[in-house]
Amino acid sequence: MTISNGGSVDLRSDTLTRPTAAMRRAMAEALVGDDVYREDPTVNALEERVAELFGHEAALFVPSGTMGNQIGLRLVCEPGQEVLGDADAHVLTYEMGAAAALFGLSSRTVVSEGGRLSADQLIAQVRPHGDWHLTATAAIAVENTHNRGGGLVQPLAELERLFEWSRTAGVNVHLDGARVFNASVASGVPLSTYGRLADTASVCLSKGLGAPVGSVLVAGAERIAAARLWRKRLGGGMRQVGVLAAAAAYALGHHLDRLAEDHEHARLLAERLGVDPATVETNMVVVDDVPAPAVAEAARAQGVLVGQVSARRVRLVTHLDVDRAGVEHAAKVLTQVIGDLAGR
Ligand code: TLP
Repeated sequence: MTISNGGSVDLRSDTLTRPTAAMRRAMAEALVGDDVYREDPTVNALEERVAELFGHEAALFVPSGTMGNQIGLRLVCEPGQEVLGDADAHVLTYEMGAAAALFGLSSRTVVSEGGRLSADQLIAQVRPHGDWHLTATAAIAVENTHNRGGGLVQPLAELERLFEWSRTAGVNVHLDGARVFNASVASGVPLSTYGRLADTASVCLSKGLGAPVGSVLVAGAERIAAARLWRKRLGGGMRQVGVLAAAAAYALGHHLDRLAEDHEHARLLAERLGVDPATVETNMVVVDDVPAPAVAEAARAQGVLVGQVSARRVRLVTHLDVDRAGVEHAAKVLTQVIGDLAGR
């Protein structure tokens, strides 16, 4: 059984993966230069590769998904304009009000069914430009897979309909693609398709793909030139960062197809825990109606770490550092812990 952090099976998040030995070798051997001067060949190569994968002109390596998202939003939204998104969207829920705090962007939300995108629901809420009362909707943020939606893959037809509509409406679409690689592996929809359905997209190498750090923002060349300035302003101009880009490139080259294994592990966990398998589309399992803090504490005592989303919900995320034996062990511990707590 592969053990992750501190000898436990750590299902709190796929952000917890540690670089493998082979990834560390790639990092050690990376050619580097000062990336603020754009002289780091490993970063330049990574940016070109990710831009191409998503069918965009250019890309920018950034330290985190949060920075990728927030710069992405700033590129498509001016201060005083609004971003429209799902009420559970990571960009509006977990990024500490960054769009407002840093950029003066307003936001508005729709409550969707478990994070599932409905183009019509969003379109109905868009407010026009040029009205002297209204806050103009400049951008719509979509998330694929959807984190608080338990890793659900957004329906392609809805993404297509929204993007098509946005072309005539003068509204931009930003994709929070922290786990778009999981979406693509699960749905078979190419990354380039997801890419072409967004004006700006932030994709993470440090989630399921297993790089220790790093996300990439993709967009048109002009927008990425502006993004480079924003990144520097925010203190995200990194120097010999090819050591991290090498990990990201390694992850892309070696850990993409294996995401299917994480998805299978998530289904297995769900099955063992009596969670409806239809709710498991990628690498997350949401267990509802359990006393989350007590479950987390009792499971931790037996070496299984789970995420607490709310008082009655825990989240299990499968990833590179949890193998089949780890999943089996976690299923056994959690079945017992949840059963014991229910019996009390
Ligand atoms: N999500 C983290 C926590 O912030 C909740 C996790 O453990 O799932 N977009 C999405 C959809 C995300 O899930 C995350 C991370 C981010 C953006 C932010 O990425 P980082 O942590 O690199 O800033």
